Amino acid sequence: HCSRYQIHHQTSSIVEDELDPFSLVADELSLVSNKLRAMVVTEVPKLASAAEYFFKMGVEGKRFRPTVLLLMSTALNLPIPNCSPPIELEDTLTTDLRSRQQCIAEITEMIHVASLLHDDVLDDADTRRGIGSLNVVMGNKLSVLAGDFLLSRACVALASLKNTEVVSLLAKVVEHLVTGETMQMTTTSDQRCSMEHYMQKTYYKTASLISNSCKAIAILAGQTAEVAMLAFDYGKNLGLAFQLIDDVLDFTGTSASLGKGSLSDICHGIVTAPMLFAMEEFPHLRAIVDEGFENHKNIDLALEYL
Ligand code: GRG
Repeated sequence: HCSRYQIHHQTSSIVEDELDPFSLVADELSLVSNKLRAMVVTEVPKLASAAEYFFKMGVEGKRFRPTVLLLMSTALNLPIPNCSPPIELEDTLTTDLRSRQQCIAEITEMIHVASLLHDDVLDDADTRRGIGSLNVVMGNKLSVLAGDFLLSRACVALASLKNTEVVSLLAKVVEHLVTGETMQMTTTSDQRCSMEHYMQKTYYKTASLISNSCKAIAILAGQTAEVAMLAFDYGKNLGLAFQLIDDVLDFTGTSASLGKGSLSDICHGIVTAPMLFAMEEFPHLRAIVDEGFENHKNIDLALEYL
């Protein structure tokens, strides 16, 4: 993929598939998916089927995070420009580096899926990735245990990289996920209606995983602290943008396109970005938000403002 990118780069040719980031790393993404299935093998039958549930072919989700991380690896492993003499990585070194970065993509997806399993229990969700959520199929208890199991396997893979900086970055992300979810569950009315609180919560809940794993890719590539910080900022902004769009899709998407019920956030009383913007324009909406959405009439009322 690296050489493909360079060929296009040198000739400045813009071809259709260059514009599709997923196709640039499609083959490698299949490797990551196969590896993920192998990483959740266990001799405990119930745990095996629970853990495999969302790593089955066809229910793998968008694999947005692994895609971003593989692309980030491509960008950061290129020879450093304006460097004289040019630093070229040896083939064996490149292969080893790339497989360590693939490992970050796998760990990130495992942490993500673990958080989805726990989230669906907390939200009593019934659909995920277009099929019944695991809590519906196997019950809350096994869903929680399956999430714990995935986290444990992610930790083992992380330790195998033998890089303490990377270990502490991704370990901290797990705390951020928990913090973001807790902030969402325990808010005062003022906090729920504040954009600052929303951005902080969204960093913890969604952007931290993407930004810190982008930074980990840069660290493994041996990049400078400055480049690692740029990779972090890129992942942070991408993660925040991802959640903003996810929030909009909660209102505009269909259950088929979302793989879960539409309006599921609003039904759980979550004040999403469109609602925050609408509240700025229509202060009356605040009273409806404060009253809550257990009363379905309030959902219809709020939708009128959106
Ligand atoms: C056990 C790690 C762990 C955490 C517990 C429950 C919890 C704390 C955190 C939940 C965090 C959460 C679910 C954030 C939402 C992030 C998000 C935008 C999910 C949707 O991601 P997509 O659209 O999903 O990429 P797919 O299915 O495509 O992978």
